[in-house]
Amino acid sequence: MKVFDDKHIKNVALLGSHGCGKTTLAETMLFEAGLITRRGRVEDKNTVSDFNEIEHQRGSSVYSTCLHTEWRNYKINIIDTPGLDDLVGETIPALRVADTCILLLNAAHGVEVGTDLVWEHMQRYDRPVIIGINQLDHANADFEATLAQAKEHFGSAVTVMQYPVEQGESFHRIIDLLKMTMYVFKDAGGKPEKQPIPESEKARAEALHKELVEKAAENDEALMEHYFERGELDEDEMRQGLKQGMMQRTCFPVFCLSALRNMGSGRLMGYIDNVAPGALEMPAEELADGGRLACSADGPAVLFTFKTVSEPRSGQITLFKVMSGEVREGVDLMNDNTGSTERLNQLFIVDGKERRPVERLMAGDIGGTIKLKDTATAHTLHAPGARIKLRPIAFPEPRLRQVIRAKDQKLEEKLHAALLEIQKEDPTVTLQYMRETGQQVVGGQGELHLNLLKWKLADKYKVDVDFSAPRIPYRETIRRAAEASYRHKKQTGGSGQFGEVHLRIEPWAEDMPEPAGVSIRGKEVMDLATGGKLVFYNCIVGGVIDNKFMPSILKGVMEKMEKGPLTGSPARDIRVIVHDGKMHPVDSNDISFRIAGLMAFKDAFTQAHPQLMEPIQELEVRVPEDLMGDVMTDLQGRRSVILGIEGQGRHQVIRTYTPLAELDRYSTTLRSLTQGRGTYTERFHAYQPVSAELQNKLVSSHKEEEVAA
Ligand SMILES: Nc1nc2c(ncn2[C@@H]2O[C@H](COP(=O)(O)OP(=O)(O)OP(=O)(O)O)[C@@H](O)[C@H]2O)c(=O)[nH]1
Ligand SMILES: [Mg+2]
Repeated sequence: MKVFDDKHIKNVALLGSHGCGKTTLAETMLFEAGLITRRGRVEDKNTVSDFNEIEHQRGSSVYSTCLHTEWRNYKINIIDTPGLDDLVGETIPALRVADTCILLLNAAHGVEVGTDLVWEHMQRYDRPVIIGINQLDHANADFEATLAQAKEHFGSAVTVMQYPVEQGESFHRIIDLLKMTMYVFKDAGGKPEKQPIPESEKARAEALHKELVEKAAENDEALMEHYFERGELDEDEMRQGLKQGMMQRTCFPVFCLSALRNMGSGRLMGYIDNVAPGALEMPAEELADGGRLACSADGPAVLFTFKTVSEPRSGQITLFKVMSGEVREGVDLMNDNTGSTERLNQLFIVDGKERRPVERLMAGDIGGTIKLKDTATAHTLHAPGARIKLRPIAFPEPRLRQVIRAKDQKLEEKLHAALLEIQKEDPTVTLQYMRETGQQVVGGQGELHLNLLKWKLADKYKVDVDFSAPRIPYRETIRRAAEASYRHKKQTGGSGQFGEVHLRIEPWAEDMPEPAGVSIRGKEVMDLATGGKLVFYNCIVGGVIDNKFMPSILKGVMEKMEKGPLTGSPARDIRVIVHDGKMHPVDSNDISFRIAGLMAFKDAFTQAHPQLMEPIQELEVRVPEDLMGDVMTDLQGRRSVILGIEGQGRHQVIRTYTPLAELDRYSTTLRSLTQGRGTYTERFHAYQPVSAELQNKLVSSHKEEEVAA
């Protein structure tokens, strides 16, 4: 396998909405370069990318796939990403290691919801962008409308490099405004014939060429001077100016394509070679400690892992980008995230499922290795002795959480191990063990994402699972003080039990005065694991209860607080004043006073106007202006308090306080209310009392559950 030097490597990510043609374009780029002799089709399940079973089943990409093509004397690494927003965990790492993003638009649909969503992620990575208007052969193709939408959504940096002479079924000619020539394709596509621009197109082509020259000139003073002097720039000067414009993200060149009919990919690859910036030209990468690492062949060997695949047969496959220096097969590197030493047992490049061995990889290149023992996605590996760690990848918070259970309980452990494996591959799968409900909760980007997780668990790990809504972590507290006492007595032969506790409980509040009318012998203030406070007072006088039994009483109280009397949810923010009791010289012991404390607390709690508290989330719901009405109505139907509405470009951001109990599968509803264009973030805000009506409902359903259990 040929080794390319760092000056002849370009890394591009194919991005865009679902079905715009990314996988087809990748296939065509390999075919046009002669790396494959037969062009596969997504429908025929025989493309280089989309090689996984589930992708064949779904007829679209589920994973990001690495491939490479070689055009003239450049190596172009391609990362084909999935367009579905749920699979953003595959797209983000690609954005992180690509030098240039190719955003594909479907000329028949224009800028789609998926395009806008991926564009928002692209904005965070500040990468140079090429826009490809694909499917120009489609019966509904509309280049002008698509271009206008691109300018509206992505701004004035959108720059026309080419336009189609016709579109739809008859599409076969492209006017190139840099080369000022017309490409004429045969029906089978492939290498076009170059022809002069016909008279009928001259005026339009020259006007657009002029715009392009000005766009190229505006990024460089020297070029601007040349332009003012000569009123023109030559091709090399234009390339120079366009490259600068791409680096400064003031120029997003637009190319014409029909990936399916193999028209336009050669010119696109030529432009990537000659103009798109390579890894060496990109700004130095940010390190975790705020330092910078420039991509150069002379630097220390540094790899950044961006994809991990757990293969039951061959073990873990790790894909990485060489961020600096070069690596050879068999070298030992240090994982800066885990401190472990890792040996690159094998070194290869990948083309879909194919692995092609290479002896070494240079700075800027992308490759893979297997069986690293302690390395996951977004880890930095470097030459021993160096201390370099690249900034981690920021993956989005989960948008949908569900309790996951193995259908066969015996497989729970296997399920957990499988989930940890899957998390290595896909960091957007989150796992959380809810201690108080004993539930394992998985988080994902949406219904599709969790269904794919279910499929993976069944197919790859042979574990069938069920999903269900997570229990709402309610809390219990009291609204007024109450007194209670309890005598626990068991003296039926053998070692007896006896303990009597008299206590008062009160709602606890920050900075409240010490309890009146009692003499405080001891006080404990506890921050409860499930939140809130418990303040426990020993106000026993006259030694009626020996101090050694105080911890027992406290244990009993805490036991009852863990599973509160209303719905079995943790209680919080209560102070307990033990002020009287009785003990028996022989039969009093730890268990007696634990039970007495527990029962006295329980009795007092039920008299203290107990209050169920529910978690309230703070939401930021971002929706297109035209769909705000429906979203507002839906939010109000979820007991939301609207805090404010703020315009943000073509979107409105609604801020609310909404009970968590009203948010199960909200991401799914929001997507359907907004045709996928609405997004939201949520974070815990506070606990608030539920209404009496809701409290009664929850208490009685808890009682029913208890009876049924
Ligand atoms: N007419 C026409 N159809 C195309 C073109 N490119 C792709 N298609 C078709 O569009 C459909 C989707 O193509 P893909 O390549 O799978 O699209 P994608 O962007 O990879 O989709 P995701 O993987 O879901 O993100 C397939 O049926 C292709 O055959 C094109 O240039 N013209
Ligand atoms: Mg695809």
